[in-house]
Amino acid sequence: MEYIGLSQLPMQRAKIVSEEGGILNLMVCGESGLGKTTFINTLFATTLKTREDHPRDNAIQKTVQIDIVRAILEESNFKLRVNLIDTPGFGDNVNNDKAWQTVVDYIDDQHDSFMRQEQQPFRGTKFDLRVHAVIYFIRPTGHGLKPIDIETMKRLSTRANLIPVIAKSDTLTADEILQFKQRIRQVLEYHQIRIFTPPLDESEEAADNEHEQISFQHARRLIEAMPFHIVGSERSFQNSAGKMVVARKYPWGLVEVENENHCDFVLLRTLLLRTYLADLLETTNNIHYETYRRLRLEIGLKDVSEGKDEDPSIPIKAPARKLSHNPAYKQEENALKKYFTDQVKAEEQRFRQWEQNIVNERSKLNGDLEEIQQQVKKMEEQVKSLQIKMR
Ligand SMILES: Nc1nc2c(ncn2[C@@H]2O[C@H](COP(=O)(O)OP(=O)(O)O)[C@@H](O)[C@H]2O)c(=O)[nH]1
Ligand SMILES: [Mg+2]
Repeated sequence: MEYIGLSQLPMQRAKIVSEEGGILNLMVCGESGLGKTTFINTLFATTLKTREDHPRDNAIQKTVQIDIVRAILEESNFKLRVNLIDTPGFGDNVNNDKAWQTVVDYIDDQHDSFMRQEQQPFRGTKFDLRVHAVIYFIRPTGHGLKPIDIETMKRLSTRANLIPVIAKSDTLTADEILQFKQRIRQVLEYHQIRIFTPPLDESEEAADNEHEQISFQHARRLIEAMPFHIVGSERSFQNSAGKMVVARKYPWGLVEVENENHCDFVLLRTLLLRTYLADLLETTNNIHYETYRRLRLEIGLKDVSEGKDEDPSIPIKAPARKLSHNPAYKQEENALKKYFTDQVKAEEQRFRQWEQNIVNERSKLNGDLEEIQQQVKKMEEQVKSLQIKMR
């Protein structure tokens, strides 16, 4: 187990170490089957030992709804709560037209919920579920990005810190990875999709201070490696040095998750949990949340009508309708749904009973009617026979 060094964050600028510690909300996103759920589990296995929530089954199941797994990362006196937001993959739905909608709505909703909390007279403790980074999984095709990737990333990049990664990079050769990275960077640039990049402070490069130079080198190294190529695994094997490592096993050997010669997993983890944690939190609050707030207020004033949200950068108005994406409301919603279903069932039952009663009543009346008709017949016959007698 590698020491993450949270307590010694070298580039920590924001004040994130409060009494309760910090909160980091990380979301994974992308097509189905690219290893998003596996990545979360890999991060647990390599880093996040204490898990608050339900332990996941080892067998991977299809992620069908937004699922939040909570963990606490503790080192020395520093405590970081990590919420990992697993999302359903694209391609699971028949209609992939707006595959991004669920994740985009989720991000908007968290901003909205935070905004509402800020508007309360007492805003002591706020639930901060704002998404600090979205890790976007790209299929390791080696040639390009799909339209759905571009459309989704456009929308994500204006709302949160976007970190694209090449998924399952063990399926590509080293050369293919280099070319693919180059290609992806070009496409992102062409579409003006902004991804999260460590700030490069030129003054640090020239600084005499060794610490600053190191941090500059580190930032440059991360930027050059982007988009990170990653490998996920939930299993450990013994490597050639006799050490147990998280890896994927092939007939020709191991692909080690935490080996920097094999993939960028460690770079990504370092960025997220150590060197740029503060930047992720800061930019979320100062840029993405602010943008959301401003647009919401502006749109609110202009009272834009529904359906004009074609501009991908503009958050959709009136998010109250989507409370169901907020897990906090999920339980309540389920209870309401159950109540409603029960009511409908009871009502249906009542209706059936009523219907049955009517049927019974009708057959009884029919029976009565028959009886009366028989009586009429009988009387008619009596009348007839009387008339005959009278003659
Ligand atoms: N080759 C390879 N397979 C992976 C990797 N990560 C996950 N997988 C496999 O891909 C399949 C789908 O993984 P899953 O995490 O469910 O994908 P999700 O739909 O994105 O959540 C599983 O069989 C995983 O074992 C990886 O880095 N490399
Ligand atoms: Mg999944």
